[in-house]
Amino acid sequence: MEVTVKNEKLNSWIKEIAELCQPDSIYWCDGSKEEYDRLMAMMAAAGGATVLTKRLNSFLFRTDPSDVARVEDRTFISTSSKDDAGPTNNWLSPADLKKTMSGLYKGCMKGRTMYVIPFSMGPIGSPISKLGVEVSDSPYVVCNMHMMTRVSSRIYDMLSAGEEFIPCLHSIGAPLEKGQKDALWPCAPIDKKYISHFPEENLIWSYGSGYGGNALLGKKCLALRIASAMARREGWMAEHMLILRLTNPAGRQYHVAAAFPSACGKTNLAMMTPTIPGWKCECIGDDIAWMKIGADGRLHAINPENGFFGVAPGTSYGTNPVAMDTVRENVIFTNCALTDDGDVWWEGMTDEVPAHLIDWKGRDWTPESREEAAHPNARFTARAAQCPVICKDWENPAGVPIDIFIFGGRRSGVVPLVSEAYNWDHGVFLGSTAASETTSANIGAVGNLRRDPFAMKPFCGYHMGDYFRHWLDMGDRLGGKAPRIFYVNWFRKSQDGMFLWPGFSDNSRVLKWMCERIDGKVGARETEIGLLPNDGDLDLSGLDVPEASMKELMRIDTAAWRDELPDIERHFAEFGNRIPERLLQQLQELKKRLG
Ligand code: OXD
Ligand code: MN
Repeated sequence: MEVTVKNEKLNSWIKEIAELCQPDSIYWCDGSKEEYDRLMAMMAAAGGATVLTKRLNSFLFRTDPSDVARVEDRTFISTSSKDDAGPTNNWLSPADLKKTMSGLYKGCMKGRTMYVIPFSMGPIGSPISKLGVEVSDSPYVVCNMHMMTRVSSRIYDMLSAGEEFIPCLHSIGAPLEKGQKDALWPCAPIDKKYISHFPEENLIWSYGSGYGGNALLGKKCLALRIASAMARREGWMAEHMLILRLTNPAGRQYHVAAAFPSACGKTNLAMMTPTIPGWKCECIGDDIAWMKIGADGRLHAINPENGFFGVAPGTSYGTNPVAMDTVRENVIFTNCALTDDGDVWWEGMTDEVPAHLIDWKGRDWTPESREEAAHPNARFTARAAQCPVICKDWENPAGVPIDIFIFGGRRSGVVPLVSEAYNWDHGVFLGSTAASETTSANIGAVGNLRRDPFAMKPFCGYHMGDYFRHWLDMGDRLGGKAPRIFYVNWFRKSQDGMFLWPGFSDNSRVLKWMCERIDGKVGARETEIGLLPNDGDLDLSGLDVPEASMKELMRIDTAAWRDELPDIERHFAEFGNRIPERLLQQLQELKKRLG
């Protein structure tokens, strides 16, 4: 496409990148369906994409086994002072990092096309939205960006009219020599991968990976890491949260924003079908919320994304029928298994396991095979508009007013099914100490307990102690109009290792209790760790959970909580003198309550 954009910053940046990366050609994307279809056909012809004959307009990609998840060890927040990145981020000085990466970028697009992808996070033209331009040498990235962000030639007009944009440079780091055959999933080795952020100049440089959040730079890099730093400077919030609307039988609406670490069920909760009669749930977003205080003094949230990049394994008509219906057509699947009749399959999708598959590494697979058929972090990419329960207001530029914040994680013990914070400061304490057993969404060991404050540990673009303070400041500004804060754990297990709570659609019962708390319809009992439901207040009608299990789900194990205290102290100590005094005070109060 011939494009003339009258934006000096953009044109000089593109020229500089082209000189550095030396692509064979430059292609300016327009976000059209024709463009998507053409690139997909090209990738299918080259063998990188498999056409799924059973799903309309859908494709399967298999990545290199070294490129299957976000690489947190290779992710950098590069601020002029190391202190400003804080203890939860990897840091290199901007000068050193740029020097190393410029060396890697030199000639890195040889033999490839450099795509210029103009995109908007948030509805195009909304005052809350931010524009970005990603330069990438991966057509897979272009097609995913079409779904996950708003890619459009209208953005060129906005840039010509002088609008600001965030430059996002991406290369898979695999130049092609003349005559060299391309890999099916070209990328750089792990120690050459860099996912770098320069929050002081709103700049992103990513090298060496083609996967998800490492490469689709609008998502984690822009909408969380860079946006969180902007949000602090500008007095708003960029959070790793799903957004949903609940409507009770009387038609009253409640808006919920919930932060759970990666692969802990945000997509499932965002698309839940309530099991309690008369209640309705609609999805607004499943991963990221941008929130600003509105003229009414309340906190209003938008979903800056345009699609879902969801974890496939475990998704089924039993666990998340809405997600299954969302991915019926027009989907990009990554690292799922391929069935003999041209469909995808993953662990947990059906009770019956297919007799033969091609696994995510492209090998024959049978139920006797020792490895999983789909990678545990296999994903689907689908447009949000395809979701059958997408809320009609999901693109409202004014956002939706948030009533309820939920934090949580995956804990097989200690943490009860639900509790409510005593007040905003206590809620911020709960968010700041949130912990979860690790999953396969990031490279590293699975099943270890890690503190993941506000589910933002991998995504906060500045010092986490300052981030806690920002939460406290936002609460001060919101005063009586602040959302109420709750903490949940759907994953508590019995002594013999079985989940005690059915989860999924039945989580609606817990949400109903929260709504009734907001409306003052139910009380709560004060415990050492927060406010818990009174007996009989959680709607369990029609649910077959033994009384003993409910008791265990709600049990406060004071000894185990006391054992957690040194870990919380260590966790807070990490932030040195940037930990807000008000959180230390919360810790003292918890200690006192535990006796
Ligand atoms: C994601 C993640 O992909 O959090 O959303 O890893
Ligand atoms: Mn996420």
